[in-house]
Amino acid sequence: MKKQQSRQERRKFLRKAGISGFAALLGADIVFALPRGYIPIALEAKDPQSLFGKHPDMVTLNDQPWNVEAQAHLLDDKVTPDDKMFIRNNGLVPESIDVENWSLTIRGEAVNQEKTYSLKELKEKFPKHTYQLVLECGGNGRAEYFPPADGNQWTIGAVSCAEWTGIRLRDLLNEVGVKANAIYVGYHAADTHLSRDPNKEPISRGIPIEKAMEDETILAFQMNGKDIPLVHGHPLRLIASGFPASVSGKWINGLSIRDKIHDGEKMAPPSYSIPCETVEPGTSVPNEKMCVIEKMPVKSLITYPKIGAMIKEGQKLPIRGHAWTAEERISKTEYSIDFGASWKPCRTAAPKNRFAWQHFDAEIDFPKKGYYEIWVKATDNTGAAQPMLTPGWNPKGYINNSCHRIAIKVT
Ligand SMILES: Nc1nc2c(c(=O)[nH]1)N[C@H]1C(S)=C(S)[C@@H](COP(=O)(O)O)O[C@H]1N2
Ligand SMILES: [Mo]
Repeated sequence: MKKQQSRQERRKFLRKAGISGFAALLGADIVFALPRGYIPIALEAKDPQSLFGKHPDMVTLNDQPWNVEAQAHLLDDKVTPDDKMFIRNNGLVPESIDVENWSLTIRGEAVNQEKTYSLKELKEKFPKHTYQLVLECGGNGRAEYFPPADGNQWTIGAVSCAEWTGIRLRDLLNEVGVKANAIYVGYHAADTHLSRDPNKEPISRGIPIEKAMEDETILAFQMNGKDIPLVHGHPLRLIASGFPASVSGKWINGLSIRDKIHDGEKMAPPSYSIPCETVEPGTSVPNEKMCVIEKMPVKSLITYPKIGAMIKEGQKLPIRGHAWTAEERISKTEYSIDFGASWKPCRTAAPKNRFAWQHFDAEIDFPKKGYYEIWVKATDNTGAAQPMLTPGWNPKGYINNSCHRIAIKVT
């Protein structure tokens, strides 16, 4: 009881401290005086609920670094609130964020001249845009692959669709001026490598210049109408939806405009890459035969009811969820209660904007009592649809977009 109370207190404290994060909790001078091996009391909390204000049902897969996923029923909101948003860190969350002096430096061999903007300048100089944007980890669904792949065993919860506000990367790049040979934009961020070596970046990925120039590719400073939560990239984050979320760098302080594919940490195969030609499960594939993942595949998630629901015979069951694609839009969603033998249409809502997930719903009549699985399948405007079984095995277990299914009972 006492422990619970103090946890609650701590949570309140953290919430109050909010975006200023650890530094505010600890006091800047304590951070600098911190001897190696000593753990500040406030960081003792070993759960993402107390540390980051996450929902009690969020599942921790790893705490060094933090990797925390949602469950399907937690993602029922139309726009994902921060307490239900998955966390995927490759390194350590920055301990101190100095918003006042935060800056973004644009450099690289394909930029006209190196230029630095303060966060304030970025906010004032360029028009602001707000979009609902899906972020899905490339490894979402990895747990289903056999033979299994190393890494976090994400099930279905490494996806979110929050509302992000920021400036278009295109507007910034146009002002800075990029050379005709610019083909890639890499990001640099303020998180710390797990080894704590200041010369190593935990992750520094990027996007092709065409992706950087899209309307919806933004440098965001707000999420769901407020400052971005610390763990999700405060005070500045790149969002390039439709690609694996690893390209959406958090805590951004630098961009490299490259005349070749960016070569930052976790950019080259085997990271976020799949065999260029499909292989049989269990094959070891040399890096030269791996291709970096760009567009994520079409996918959907049933967010209501929660798996294991029971209803009475004769009762209709409403179902709902979301579907998303890296293409223009979802064109249809369907459900099956006979393991894919037959499909019936769901209603599919229009997207708020490109790369926002689209909500679907249906009312299901069951023919008789018993155990059922409900499967949902989405199809996008290119005609691409979800497979019913785990698709294309790949050594690192990426881009599993098989149909989500839930079990229910009619009694
Ligand atoms: N700086 C930085 N940006 C990052 C990461 C990281 O570890 N450091 N992880 C990436 C990965 S792999 C994913 S899936 C998303 C996760 O975003 P979220 O934690 O806000 O949900 O952030 C991406 N951006
Ligand atoms: Mo990821």
